Amino acid sequence: MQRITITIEDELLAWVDQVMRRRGYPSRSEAFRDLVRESLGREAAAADPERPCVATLTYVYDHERRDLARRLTHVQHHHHDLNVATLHVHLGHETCLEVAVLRGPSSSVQEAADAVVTQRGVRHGHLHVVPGSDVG
Ligand code: NI
Repeated sequence: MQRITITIEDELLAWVDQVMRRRGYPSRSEAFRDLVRESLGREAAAADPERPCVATLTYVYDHERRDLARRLTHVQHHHHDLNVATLHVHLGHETCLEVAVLRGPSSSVQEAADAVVTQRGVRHGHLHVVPGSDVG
């Protein structure tokens, strides 16, 4: 661990403090470390497409929508080598939530995620990537 000193605008620091309190971080340092990790994780994936990662892909869709459930299954099977597990929750009469755990090279994981979230009728698609150094 190293100690660094940074200069930051009052307004930006107030924003960080607000996030820190809302999320329940025990200290500014812990909040800053997480914010930096979050940002660098995205950069690492972009800089090195072959870098291994594990990721969760979350999305919502209506299973009654014509052909969508079949299209999503097709996309998932196409990327079966990356798919570790999928959790399916029936949120309502038509609405489903799925969380897919993906593992593989960053670019392939991003590609698989894009193939799902760009399907017509898929909403709130979000990929959370944990970069290689933390994958084990
Ligand atoms: Ni369902």
